[in-house]
Amino acid sequence: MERTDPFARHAVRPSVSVVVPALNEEESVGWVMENVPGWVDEVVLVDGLSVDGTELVVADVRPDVVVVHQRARGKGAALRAGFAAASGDVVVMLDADGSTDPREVGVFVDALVGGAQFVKGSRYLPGGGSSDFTWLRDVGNRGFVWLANRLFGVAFTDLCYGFCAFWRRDVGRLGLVADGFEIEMELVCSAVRAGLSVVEVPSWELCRRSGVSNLHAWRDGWRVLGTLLHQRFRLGRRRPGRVGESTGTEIRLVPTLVPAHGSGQWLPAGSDTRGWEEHREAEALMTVLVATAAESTAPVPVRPARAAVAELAVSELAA
Ligand SMILES: Nc1nc2c(ncn2[C@@H]2O[C@H](COP(=O)(O)OP(=O)(O)OP(=O)(O)O)[C@@H](O)[C@H]2O)c(=O)[nH]1
Ligand SMILES: [Mg+2]
Repeated sequence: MERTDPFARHAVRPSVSVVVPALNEEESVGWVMENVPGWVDEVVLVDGLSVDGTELVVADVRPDVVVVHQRARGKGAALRAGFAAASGDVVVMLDADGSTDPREVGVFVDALVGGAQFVKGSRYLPGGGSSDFTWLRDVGNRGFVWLANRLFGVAFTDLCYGFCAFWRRDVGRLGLVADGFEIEMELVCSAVRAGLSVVEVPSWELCRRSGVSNLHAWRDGWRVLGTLLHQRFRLGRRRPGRVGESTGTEIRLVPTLVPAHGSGQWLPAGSDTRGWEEHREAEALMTVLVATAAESTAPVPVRPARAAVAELAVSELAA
């Protein structure tokens, strides 16, 4: 497995951000963080309002973690917020439950540095596999692969696998809008439609290390199918480079001061309903990015600190 710095032989070293969506994964995310290669420049944790110590576990291993508190629900909304917050040249997606192996990150980055524009893991290539497939997921996934290959004229071996990497400069071209697990299908279809060169690398999916899945095979399967059909037929014939021109992606990231990790007054994002006035009494503060849907009229539950208020559109951040 790749454990060395894939940039060692390159004069100009692109920076790498790892984006980790997490919802109550304190039992698993520590292992994930400990196995993120040391040469990764940035870890962005998108915490879906966990009520456990997920954030603390990550901060313990990576004190420099960029924390995003995700007010909208779903893995897709989490990833979109994470992509907006990331600052690296390269973005790699990693699950917090340990099912995507952080020790494989180098293989993905290597493929990008070698010329690919979008890299996706495949559990069906030689060297890849899964310890986590149920028969339903396996059959369903094979069906999606068959259909997508015919609809898009491609020859993928796998889909619906959340281990992907790409250059951050291309995020805007993908025009991502998915909120749920269908983001994985949307990412790949959008990359194809945008004319990016998509490369598969072998990957071995592990079982989640603890806790329960947030995925519901039937419900999420329908959403995936809807996304696939929408991606293929929305604009009729494929027009490379046109996708994402009018992105509906509107997630705001609001820098917000909250009690710092280790301050004794820290609370998990999902159980902290205090307002800024109460936070101001905290002995130590830190900044998190609160992600909300731009169209949402609901107030951000934790009021942003006055000095730090800045509302940043995804498009600005991705620029
Ligand atoms: N921030 C955030 N993360 C989420 C949300 N839903 C799922 N996740 C995370 O997304 C990753 C993948 O979700 P899982 O529930 O493991 O789904 P899965 O990998 O298809 O299912 P398993 O087979 O159980 O691993 C995990 O790290 C979850 O914690 C959400 O609404 N918000
Ligand atoms: Mg998982």
